[in-house]
Amino acid sequence: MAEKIYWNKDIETMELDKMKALQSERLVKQVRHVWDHVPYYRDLMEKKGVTPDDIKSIDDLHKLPFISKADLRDNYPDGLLAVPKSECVRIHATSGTTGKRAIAFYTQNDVDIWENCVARAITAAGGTKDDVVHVAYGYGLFTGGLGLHGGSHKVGCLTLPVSSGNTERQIQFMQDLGSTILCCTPSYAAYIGETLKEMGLTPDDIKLKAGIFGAEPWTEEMRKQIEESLGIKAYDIYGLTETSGPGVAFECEEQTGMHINEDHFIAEIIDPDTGEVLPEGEKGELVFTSITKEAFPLLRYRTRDICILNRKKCSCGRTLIKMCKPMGRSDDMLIIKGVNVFPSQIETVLLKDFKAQPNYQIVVDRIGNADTFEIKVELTDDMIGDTIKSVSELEKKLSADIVQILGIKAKISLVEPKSIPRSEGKAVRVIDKRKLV
Ligand code: ADP
Ligand code: K
Ligand code: ZN
Repeated sequence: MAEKIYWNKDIETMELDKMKALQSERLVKQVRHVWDHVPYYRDLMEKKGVTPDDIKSIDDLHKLPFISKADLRDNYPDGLLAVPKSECVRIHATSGTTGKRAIAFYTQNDVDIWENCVARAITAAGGTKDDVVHVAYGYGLFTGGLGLHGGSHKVGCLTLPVSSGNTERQIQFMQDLGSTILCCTPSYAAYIGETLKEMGLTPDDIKLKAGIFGAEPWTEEMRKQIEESLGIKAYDIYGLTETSGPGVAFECEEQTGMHINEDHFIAEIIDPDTGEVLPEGEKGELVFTSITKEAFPLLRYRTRDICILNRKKCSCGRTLIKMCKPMGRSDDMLIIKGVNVFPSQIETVLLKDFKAQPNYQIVVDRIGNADTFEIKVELTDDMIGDTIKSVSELEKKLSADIVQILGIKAKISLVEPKSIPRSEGKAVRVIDKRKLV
């Protein structure tokens, strides 16, 4: 039997003209829907002097006002709901990484679309009905668990709703039930890999072949480590609660960015300061318009994720536009001693150049008027080897490389193995004590 390589071939390989026509048709309808049912949107549009009649195709998208997390907060919990509550069958909420939770509502149709988006991701990762999908994302209000769960059902995979935690038991289940695809956060995947080794097992003792990891930023170096420790191919998946959850975009076997399900979500990149739409290939803030959601349709939602889009031909045959790995949220960016620092820059140095494990933490504080900046990283044997011979030499070299990359000095603390807390969900990489005062 020929293996199915696309979940929805017509859409995933659609010609650009046809896709744009489909998006336009859906956008026009969606704008009318929010105008008619969400007074808050109508106000925003009126303030900008736009009415549904002004939106005739996706070329008019830029005329619409943006919506942001602040608008969601102001309308908490159901001020942006666009259907009667009796039409809704589910809610989810953000994990609240950056403040108060935002709530999203779903009709049955919204859930179906979401699960089909996830089914595309699972299929792109090689999943078929013969697979055993091990879902170790948290179940609950968080979209990770139920999102991957629903997609896995659609594909017809044997779905293991293990949820997160109890890592040794996870591995036991993998062995007993023959899990072939693991779904969790990348930091939890790294932890599972570490635990596998500690249990005296190797990737040959489990049947995993692929992993679908997302919900937090992770670097290419981290990908390599996870792939080695679990003996799998690791695929990225992206999404946010506000636009339904994971499955807004997914990676194919080329592993060079994630295809956006643009029949449901129109992506734009804007200059975060001016709001101006930037041309394809430029870096800026990712903005999504959900053109098929019924209950909670967001138009031009500012994700605060910093990203680049491209439409280069992909070897997988999909024509869906691709987004690069988000480089962290604009609000993950730390300003230390006046310099912009993304945690991912530090992760790259630690994992790539110093063979560290992804067990590190960045601690920032302010003493008097001066920022303090410390990088704690667990010391492992691998970090001291042929080129670096002692701990003090390692510290010096690491410190020098950080200055070179970031332009500022950090205190390097090489700490005992196991002293940095492991993550079963989204990892906490940064402790910014300046925010506590
Ligand atoms: P919260 O905003 O509270 O974290 P969500 O669980 O909805 O709530 O998280 C969505 C956010 O998670 C995205 O905006 C993005 O910053 C991050 N994210 C999701 N998937 C990925 C991914 N594959 N790579 C990097 N970041 C991701
Ligand atoms: K099955
Ligand atoms: Zn592709």
